[in-house]
Amino acid sequence: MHASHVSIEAIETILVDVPTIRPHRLSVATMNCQTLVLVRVRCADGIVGVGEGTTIGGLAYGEESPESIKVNIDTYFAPLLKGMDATRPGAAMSKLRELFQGNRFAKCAVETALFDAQAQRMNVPLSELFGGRVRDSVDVAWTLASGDTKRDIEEAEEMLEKKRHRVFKLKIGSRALAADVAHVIAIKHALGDRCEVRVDVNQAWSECDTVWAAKRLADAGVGLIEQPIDATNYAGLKRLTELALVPIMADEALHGPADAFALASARAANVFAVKIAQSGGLTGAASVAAIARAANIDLYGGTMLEGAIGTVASAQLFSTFDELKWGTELFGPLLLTDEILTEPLRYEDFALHLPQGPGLGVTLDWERIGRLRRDTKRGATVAMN
Ligand code: MUC
Ligand code: MG
Repeated sequence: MHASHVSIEAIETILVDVPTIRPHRLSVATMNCQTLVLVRVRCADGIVGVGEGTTIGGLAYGEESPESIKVNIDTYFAPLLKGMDATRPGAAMSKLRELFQGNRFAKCAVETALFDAQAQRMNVPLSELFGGRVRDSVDVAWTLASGDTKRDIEEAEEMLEKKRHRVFKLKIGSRALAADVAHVIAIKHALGDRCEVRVDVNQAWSECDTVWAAKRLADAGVGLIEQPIDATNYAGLKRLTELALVPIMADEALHGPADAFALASARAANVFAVKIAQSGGLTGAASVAAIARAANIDLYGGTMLEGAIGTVASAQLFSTFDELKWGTELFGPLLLTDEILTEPLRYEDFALHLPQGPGLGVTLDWERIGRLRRDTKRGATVAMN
């Protein structure tokens, strides 16, 4: 044990159910509520780090559910981490990765909490542990996914008016192909050059569908097609990228650095959606970004529709990327009805402005969380173990 060893004393996981401001329709699920998996790591020096391991639509989007994230951290990660050195997050995560397969979202939540604690200990923003900031704010796109064309147009107009977003990602893939394309063209036509329109198909199309649609979307001025086909179909993604009708972004195909390397080697995308959860944490996401940069693939800061903690953790990392051509979609907290921070994240002038304080730079509102957490909804209180 080295001289400055600070023991990890306790790890707590909490499921927090927060309604969405409207139904959020993806091809894989319709969300009316988001479940945040919050993690608190308490260290012997009194510092508490927090992290988040949130996914989309239960088990509809990824291989982990909020419940599996919680139970696997509680059952496997927490006993291993207790007593380990909190001042060495890299060593703790390396052990965790060596002993436990998969569970990227759970690993992300724990790694975020360990880095938050360590950055607080060093009295620097978390971004400083990843090389320091290149920017103090990141552009933020908004997802139009009400399921209704007219409502989506109204929503976009409102966002433009408020100067909150000027890039719109349309969730498609659940209607018939021609209806989806008509929906996108109608929105782009209504909004014109005042904004940029992109689409996310969440794997719902075949390669032929995509070629048919991409021609029409290119003519309409759509800027990007995200994960149109099955995540495992790298050869198809490569052919669509080579077709060069509309730039192709890999999202679900990217499960961390090994996938990033395979996709980059195959030149199977123009853009990578970098996500801390999909990458197994901030370190994995930094590697994904480095691989993309080395292969001249552009970067986009993706989200799993996390709440404030996962969102600010992502922003801390994305602020260090030397290039972030396609901006980010770090709007998760804005999709939720309830604020869980004592001071909300600052969204202004089409961007999320990073906090300046140490660690993640935010403070959770535990009173509010107490009312939303699943295990106390019936009035019980649960103390930190
Ligand atoms: C995804 O597939 O990109 C991001 C924004 C949104 O609405 O859904 C997510 C997931
Ligand atoms: Mg996507």
